[in-house]
Amino acid sequence: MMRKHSLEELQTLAKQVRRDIVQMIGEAKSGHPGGSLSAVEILVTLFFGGVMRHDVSKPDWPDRDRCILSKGHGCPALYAVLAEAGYTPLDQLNTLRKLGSIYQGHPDKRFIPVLEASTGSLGQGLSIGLGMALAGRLDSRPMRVYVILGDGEIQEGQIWEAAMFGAYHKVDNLVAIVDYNKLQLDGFIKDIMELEPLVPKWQSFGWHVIELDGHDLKALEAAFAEAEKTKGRPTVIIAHTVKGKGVSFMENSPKFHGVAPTKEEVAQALEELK
Ligand SMILES: Cc1ncc(C[n+]2csc(CCOP(=O)(O)OP(=O)(O)O)c2C)c(N)n1
Ligand SMILES: [Mg+2]
Repeated sequence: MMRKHSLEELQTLAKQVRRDIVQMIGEAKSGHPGGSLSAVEILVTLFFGGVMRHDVSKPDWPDRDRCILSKGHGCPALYAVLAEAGYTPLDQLNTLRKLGSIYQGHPDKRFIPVLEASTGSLGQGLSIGLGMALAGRLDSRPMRVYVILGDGEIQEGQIWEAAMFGAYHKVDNLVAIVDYNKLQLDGFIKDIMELEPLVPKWQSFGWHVIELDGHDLKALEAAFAEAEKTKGRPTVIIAHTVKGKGVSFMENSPKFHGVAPTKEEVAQALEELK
């Protein structure tokens, strides 16, 4: 079972994952840095903070907790976390998006069997996770399911069908995390289709809602513990984040949704992430 890492270890891992992200996207010359960088602490806490029960030596353990990155374009963050955990080869991260690489532009179970789902077509992950959580309950397994959603992604109608179903069927082993970085593909959420008031929206669908700073490792740890204690309804964590977090010229920049850093920009980013 993966041990619970200390706060200092989590901070070090988060920085390393950011370095991995910048390097692999720089090497690929394409990809999505902004939404990868905003989800780092969420993923690091899930995998290394003692939240998810998982075991690198038993990747197909039926009772393991599941993590689905529904916003699949943020996969460099997930790839880095899986590799740093030892599930996949660390020395191949820089093959991202290359023909024949296991690290494709969106997570693909055919090439990385430890992935819980192939994602990238936005809007589907919550429904997939809901099905897994229900199956776990039917089989009386202790497993919990964590689904990471983009804020732009939750404009998709299918999300709200899953939200309605999850609450009605009291699927309390399901946790959704909204990476609320306020930006979608080509601009700010508020200028395209505002989500606010977001907390009352999820509450009215019957979910337990926790709002926090999505880069605060301690707050994330506490929220996941609170979610586990919450019975009779699913939990959603509204995680306020910064798109491009950790790299000054990428932070809050719509440009770095889907543009790779140049060689010079990679060097500058790595300097900032020392
Ligand atoms: C169904 C679907 N429509 C459109 C896209 C193209 N697309 C990729 S990322 C993205 C924006 C997603 O925004 P958000 O969920 O906020 O992601 P983040 O800010 O975390 O990168 C879009 C529209 C897609 N992948 N799937
Ligand atoms: Mg976003």
